[in-house]
Amino acid sequence: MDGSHVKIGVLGGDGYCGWAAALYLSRQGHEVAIVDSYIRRHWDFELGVQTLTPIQPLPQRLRTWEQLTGKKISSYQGDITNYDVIAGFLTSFRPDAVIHFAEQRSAPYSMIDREHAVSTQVNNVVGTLNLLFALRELAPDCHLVKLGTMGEYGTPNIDIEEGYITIEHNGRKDVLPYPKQPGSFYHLSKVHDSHNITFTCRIWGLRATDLNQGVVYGTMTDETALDETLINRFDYDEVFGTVLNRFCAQAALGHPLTVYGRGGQTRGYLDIRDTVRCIELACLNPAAPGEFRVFNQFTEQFTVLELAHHVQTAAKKLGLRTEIDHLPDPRVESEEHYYNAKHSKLVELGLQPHLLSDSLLDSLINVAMRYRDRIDAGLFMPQVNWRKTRNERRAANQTLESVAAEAGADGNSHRG
Ligand code: NAD
Ligand code: USQ
Repeated sequence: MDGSHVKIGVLGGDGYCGWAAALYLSRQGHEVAIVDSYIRRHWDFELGVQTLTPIQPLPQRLRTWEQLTGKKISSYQGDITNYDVIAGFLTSFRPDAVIHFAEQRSAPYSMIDREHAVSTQVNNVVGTLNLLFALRELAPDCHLVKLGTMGEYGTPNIDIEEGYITIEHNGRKDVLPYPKQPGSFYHLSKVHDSHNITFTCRIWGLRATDLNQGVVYGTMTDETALDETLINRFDYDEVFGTVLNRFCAQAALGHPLTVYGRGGQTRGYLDIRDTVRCIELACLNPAAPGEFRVFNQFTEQFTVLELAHHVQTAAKKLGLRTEIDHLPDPRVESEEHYYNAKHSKLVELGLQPHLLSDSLLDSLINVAMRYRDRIDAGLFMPQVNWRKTRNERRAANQTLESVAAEAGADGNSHRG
């Protein structure tokens, strides 16, 4: 392998970021193989939701890719919480880099109840631990590119650095991991992963890059746009749909945009086309043995309300009238706060960001309009609540219903 073309394993390559990345890397001439358990398709089924776009089964996607481009991407079906799956993959494919997308990635999913919190943390932490042990045993020089998240940092009242902060305390100074204040059991699982990875870089000399990614938007990349069979996910339901995708689906249907609370929640965002380029930049510029490197992977930051206004303006140009609703925030998060996160390391490596203002109409609202008939408006309103588990809410609803029934019975008797 020369330095510009590498062998890359994409764990979670049937998912949103993984599918776009696998195709992009394959097109750049890298040799790519996907590992996926398809559990995400099962989670959609469990929740009774489906992506706005009609995604095809992975074997069909890969056949079409090969027919159109002559490039082969191999695939392995398996769950990386099973050690033999990841060990078998590393032994047979022998990658130079492994990109790890294969996690449960929804904050609301992890907050449904105890079972969902536990399954999220087991899936994510155990999968990553297995991968670390397999790398140590079978591929110690392989570069781990791990998808972390900006939400690991929370929303502190100081600038957010890229992974590390210099602290002076009682006259002494050190560079230490940036403090973490995650906002869901999912975000916590990413923090646990980061600790396990940094520990294994330190004790075993593994090499890793943690990409603390912001919220990704968009569905089209040059590769997925080649044929409808290659189309990527566009999640808009309250559990897996991210905010901008949701607002665009809502605008396409003339549904009010569901801003949670005051809408001052600020996050970092990036176009899916920048996600795939960042991944390649990390692979082409690997961390050194023993190094645990952290890049903040986003291009612009917005408040939720700013996003709603952008969508409203863009929708208006298409003749769509869109209202903004402020719903009680189902999450526990600051609705107004300071936010200034550094994100220069990927730009220094050559990232040229796509800006939201350039892609919103093409990549988002137009896609939402094209598949408008598949939108289920019943998936717009938030059901998962950070303060109450699903069972507690059910019990509360039952109590309310019985109170109402009793009141009704009472009312009847009065009327009678
Ligand atoms: P996704 O749910 O679309 O894809 C994840 C894929 O991983 C799915 O195909 C799923 O089947 C697979 N998977 C999950 N657990 C697995 C396991 N144990 N073994 C094998 N396969 C497994 O998610 P996504 O949006 O593509 O996110 C990918 C990664 O990027 C996640 O780690 C997520 O935390 C991170 N991330 C995503 C975003 C975003 O906005 N989508 C933002 C920041 C970080
Ligand atoms: N929000 C609304 N209205 C909605 C949906 C969301 O106001 O209809 C708000 C949320 O309350 C939150 C913000 O929008 O303040 C972002 O929410 P989101 O659902 O778009 O994103 P989040 O839950 O943070 O998770 C997503 C991905 C996750 C990734 C994370 C990056 O699902 O995998 O890790 O973005 S970050 O936010 O930087 O941690």
